[in-house]
Amino acid sequence: MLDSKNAFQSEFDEHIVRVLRHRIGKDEKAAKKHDWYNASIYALRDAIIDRWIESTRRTYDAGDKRVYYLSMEFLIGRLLRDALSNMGMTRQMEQALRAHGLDLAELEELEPDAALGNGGLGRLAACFMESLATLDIPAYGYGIRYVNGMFRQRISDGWQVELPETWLAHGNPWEFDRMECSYRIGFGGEVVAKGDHVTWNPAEAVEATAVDTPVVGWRGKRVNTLRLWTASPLDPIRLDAFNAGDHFGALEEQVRADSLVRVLYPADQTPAGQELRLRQEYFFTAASVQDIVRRHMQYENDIRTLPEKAAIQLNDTHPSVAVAELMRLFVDEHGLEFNEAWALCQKTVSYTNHTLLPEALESWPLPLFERLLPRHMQIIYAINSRVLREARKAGCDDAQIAAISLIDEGGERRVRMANLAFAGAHSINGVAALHTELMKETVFADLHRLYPDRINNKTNGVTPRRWLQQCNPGLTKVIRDAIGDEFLDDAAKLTALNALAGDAALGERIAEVKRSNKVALSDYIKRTMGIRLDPDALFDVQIKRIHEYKRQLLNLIETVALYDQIRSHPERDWIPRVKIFGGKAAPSYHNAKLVIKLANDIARRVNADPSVGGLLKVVFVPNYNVSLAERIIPAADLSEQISTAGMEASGTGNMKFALNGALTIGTLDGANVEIRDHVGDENIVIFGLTAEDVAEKRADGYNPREVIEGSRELGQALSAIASGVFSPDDPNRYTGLVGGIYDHDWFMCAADFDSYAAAQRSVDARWEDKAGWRAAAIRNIANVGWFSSDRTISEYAKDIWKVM
Ligand code: DL6
Repeated sequence: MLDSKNAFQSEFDEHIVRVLRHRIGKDEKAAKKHDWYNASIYALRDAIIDRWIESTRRTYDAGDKRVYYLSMEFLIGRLLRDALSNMGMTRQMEQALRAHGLDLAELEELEPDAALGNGGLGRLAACFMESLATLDIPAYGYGIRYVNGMFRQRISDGWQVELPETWLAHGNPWEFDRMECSYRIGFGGEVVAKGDHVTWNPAEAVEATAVDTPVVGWRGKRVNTLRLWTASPLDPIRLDAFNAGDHFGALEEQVRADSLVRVLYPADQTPAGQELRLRQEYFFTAASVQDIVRRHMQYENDIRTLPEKAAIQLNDTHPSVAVAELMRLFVDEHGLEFNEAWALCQKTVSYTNHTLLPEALESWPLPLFERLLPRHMQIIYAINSRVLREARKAGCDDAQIAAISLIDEGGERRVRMANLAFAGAHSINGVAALHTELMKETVFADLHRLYPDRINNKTNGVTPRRWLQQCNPGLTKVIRDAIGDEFLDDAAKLTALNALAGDAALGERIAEVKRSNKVALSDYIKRTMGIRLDPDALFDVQIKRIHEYKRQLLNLIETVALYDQIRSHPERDWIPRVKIFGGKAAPSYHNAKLVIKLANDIARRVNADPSVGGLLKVVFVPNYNVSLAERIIPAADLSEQISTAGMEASGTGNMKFALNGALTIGTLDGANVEIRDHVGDENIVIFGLTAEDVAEKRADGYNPREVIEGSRELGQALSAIASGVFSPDDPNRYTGLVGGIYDHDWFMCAADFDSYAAAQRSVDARWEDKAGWRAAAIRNIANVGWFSSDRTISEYAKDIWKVM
């Protein structure tokens, strides 16, 4: 046994060296760290490829149905640690590298974060891909291979500065170019009808070519494919123009194709930005749908059986145009009659909604849509007339018909992508119980009345491999010692920890792990930002996109109030706290960027004030991304999930923190509600208005000024911020931000302040009861196994895709 293990190891050692030589072109002497990093991935990849090919063959032989997950974003983060751990090859790799004096952890740090997403929806897609492979479900993820993707955030004098992310600068050893898999994607032009036959003659076209990345499931059971599209012009250069001296003009098509896959979220305040975004959406959706249909025809050769073999999940509305593209292929390319095509389309497609924010519900100016996609516009009109006739028949009045219509007729006419997705899908799901109920009552109320069987809930989840095992090996080890290994294959088994919640020795071990994670984070912050933190302080963390509804501002106002209190009452036993913030603001989101500046202004002032004596530290960690989350979450004591109730669809950070033993301070919003149900009221700190309260207040004419006048602490904190205490270089910097709270306070910061501050003081009291805190932390870990994305995916698989 030992011998075969040794033989296996030495075979792998030799393999890495061979790879270094033959694929990288260096020997051990000449190789730099980066060469070893590449060689390690190539060597690991070789093992993955065997499973990949085997998985594909198995699906092919069995004729299994496949899941196709279409998403504009896949926030996959680094892959090396994940793939090693899922393949069970971490030790082997460590040992092989050690023989050459190399440290795996150090090489892992060389891997750039793939910048292919911006927030929750993108990270969810990445967790889902991993769970699909883990559950042995044949699946493809389809998206865009962004060259620069999401911007890199630098903080300069406290302000966010956006820089291009160059994650592909050193190549990407995970990728496989599939030059043979390419599609011509058209835009514009005209539609010609000859008898019953319709032909779309696009005015321009680009080539979409597949680039594949393998996605390994836990224990390497299955390897699925993340297929990302890259764009190239049909002609790389117009030689006639080049020879005539127009060197730039000759490359125009190249630039146009390149711009399609450059950045995620091109700024869309300009018509050109809007057009680019719509082009991106159609580009990747059309390529994906054509690829799905091509594969189906290759295997089955009968377009009518598509729903039996393919389930297409639309991750938000960005790929909604899939409904029209699929209809176009059915009708124009495969000659199906419209009604039959429509039934097949609905059976194949399903759609996930991730937001109720009206400004995030996509719609496109109709003239733009019609110009770029004239055939799709015709199809959308045809779908709309069908849907509206059904609505009229069902007794809908004019207002309801207007809300159901795929075309928004109020003001500038626009194509509503959510209504298109709703109409063309058999399942529309929300991402947490509360969110799903609100979908039925608000944005989709009329569509839901017309099609009452479509909306269903699938509460989000996160992969426990990345978000417990890999990011927190210390905690994983303690749990294994306490309850055995079953939870590694089924996170729900973590509930076995409940029986040990009062076990002082276990509490002690978990606290030791937490402390060492806090030391590691403190070292990182010292190294990168020069701020020294006390690892025994309470680490209070809010990391997520910066958005007014997520209320980083409420946290900052409370930080200022706490700062005031510590200075006014130095005689009290204050709990030392470190307030950690991180997150990116959309480049054109003025108030969000101001919030980042405010966090940095407060940090500068508080951290330099000797009168708080280290009782309070404030840190804004730049360039929040997946890797940083993996560093910060295991070190958190308190997880801030404080959105205005009714506005956060689910949240997934809330799940990751709880899984790593942080207590949540939060509102009854999104999945917080279900987290409370699982961990129990006593193990979570809930405060503030409910979604119903918020709606009522808004309807009843809420007066924030009155609230502020009634709260001394809040009034003082707001006037300190507004009067320039934290911005002496520009005293009016925050006048507008604070003025918004006085004038309308749409996000209810004032309304929730007193309740939030009281909840924070109750956290202080809990923190002093060490045994109580530790028991609550254990109960959090024990009871959030349900929020594994394996559970979420198995619900999608059974209820929506019918593949389990
Ligand atoms: O469902 C994943 C994630 C939720 O957890 C968040 O609550 C929600 O804000 C987020 N939405 C997005 C972008 N929304 N749009 N469009 O990432 O989805």
